[in-house]
Amino acid sequence: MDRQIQKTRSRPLAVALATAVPALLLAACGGSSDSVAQLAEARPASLLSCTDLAGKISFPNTRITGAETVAAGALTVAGKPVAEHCRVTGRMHERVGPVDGQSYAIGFEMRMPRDWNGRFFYQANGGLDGVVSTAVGALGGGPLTHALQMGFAVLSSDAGHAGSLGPLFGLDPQARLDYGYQAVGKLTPMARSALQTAYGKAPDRSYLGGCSNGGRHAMVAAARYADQYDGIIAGNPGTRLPLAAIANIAGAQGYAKLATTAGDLGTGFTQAERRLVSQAVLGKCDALDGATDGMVQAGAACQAAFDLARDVPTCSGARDGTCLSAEQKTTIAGLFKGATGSSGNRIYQTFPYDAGLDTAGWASWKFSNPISRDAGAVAFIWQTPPESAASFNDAQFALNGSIDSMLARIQATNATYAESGLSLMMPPNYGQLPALRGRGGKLMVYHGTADPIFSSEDTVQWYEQLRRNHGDASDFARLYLVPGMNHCSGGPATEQFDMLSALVAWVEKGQAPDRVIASARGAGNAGGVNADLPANWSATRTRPLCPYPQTARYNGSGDIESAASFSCR
Ligand SMILES: [Ca+2]
Repeated sequence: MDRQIQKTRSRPLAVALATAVPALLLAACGGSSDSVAQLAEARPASLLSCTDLAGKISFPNTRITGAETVAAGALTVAGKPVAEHCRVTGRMHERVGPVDGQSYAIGFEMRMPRDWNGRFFYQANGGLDGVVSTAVGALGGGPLTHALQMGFAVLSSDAGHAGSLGPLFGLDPQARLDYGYQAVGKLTPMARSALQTAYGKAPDRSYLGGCSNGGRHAMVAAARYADQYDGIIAGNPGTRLPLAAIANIAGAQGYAKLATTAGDLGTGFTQAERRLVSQAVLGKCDALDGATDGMVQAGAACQAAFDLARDVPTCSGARDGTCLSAEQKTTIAGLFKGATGSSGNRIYQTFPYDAGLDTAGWASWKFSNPISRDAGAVAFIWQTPPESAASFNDAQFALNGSIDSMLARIQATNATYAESGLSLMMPPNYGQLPALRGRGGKLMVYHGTADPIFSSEDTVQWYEQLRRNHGDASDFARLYLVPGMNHCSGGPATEQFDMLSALVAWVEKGQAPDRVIASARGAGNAGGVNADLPANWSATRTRPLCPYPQTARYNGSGDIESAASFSCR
């Protein structure tokens, strides 16, 4: 049974009754109690059939469009063949949008292993969704395995719209809601029913995970759908995604003023200048964790130690990559401190100074995406009313649009768009997860500290809120900062790790993940090479990822390339 629950430890009934009331009072006051439930381990099963599932799976508002056997080895991960499985495709809630006349549906595929581990994995996809990515359940960084390979049944969906619409799907109010949270709510019971048909039993345990917007889906699911999920992984979550997008647009307006070539934002803060800042951060912060190794593990101490105005040379003449102009320092420091609206109100969050500023990924998020991605999303998916599609110009909107107006309109509603863009994207009851904790569910969150679009400090602030609401939240939710990692992967970082195995052990065996080992993806890595890896690191460097507020610290002796030489403190 899915809802099978065992207590972590059995106690005499009288003792349990005697402590029940104080425990409830403690919980109400935000203190922790010892009553976290232990969920039972999933049990394996075998697929009963495949191609005939197209006619057998029956669920309201659902049309199954295909079921085919995928032979062993047709997919590979890190050079290893994925075992035989069944691919089922379908569409839910097919309809025509009343506003724009476009066809909408929640498209999905499920991949069901012949030899099933009894677990369901909802693969939360990134970006604007709109694509049914292959349902393998990919994990963080360049993967060596994934959920499908591990024996999970995996679902992937387009979250309710076709990618060909771009951000214009936001003109349809229901498509906004499906993208925000309702697609997960509609797909999950359908998937459970389909697995019941395919295996003769529903999944024993259910998991959901993703990165970026997928991390946001995960944060939302932890708040809205905790009754249906036992374990959730949120990677680099865009927990307050519309605010992050508007802050990024405000950043673009700042970089545009610094640009030496009009329209080329990257000339406002060049690669050489970003490398200069990265090196200055390392100079101030690298050794704070006990190891001068090109990594800043002591992130909070680093933010206190580093001062852009003081620690980077100021140009006395023309900018040449060895200094920053006074204007650059003011603007860039202001953006790291958190972009603001016209009254000085901070739009989103601070960003930490980090050694990962000089990567191509960082530049792409800061200088290209405000125009190519954030502008359209703010204009059409979150603003009420949306912009006029006929006259919209993304560069004009990003570089000359009113930040104040954007902030107001993502919080507005009208008769057509009854829920605001900010509301439909964010988890409700921010920083509170009583249902997840109450049922024995677990949440693992990770965030790269060089993420240029969703700040790791926003996730830290969320976690601090969770700790205020749930006492020491580490009995059900843990946050792992990944030093140097860019947005979901890349950067000068050890960013290859398997958090799903750790999560399963925590959910089903009560083994709390006190550290997760992460590896560099250097030359020869089977999951793909990380082009941002510094040349003087071992290609196989490992580090522990530590549960916040702990950080990794060098033990003072031992191989500097090995996680074994570091402790979480
Ligand atoms: Ca270091």
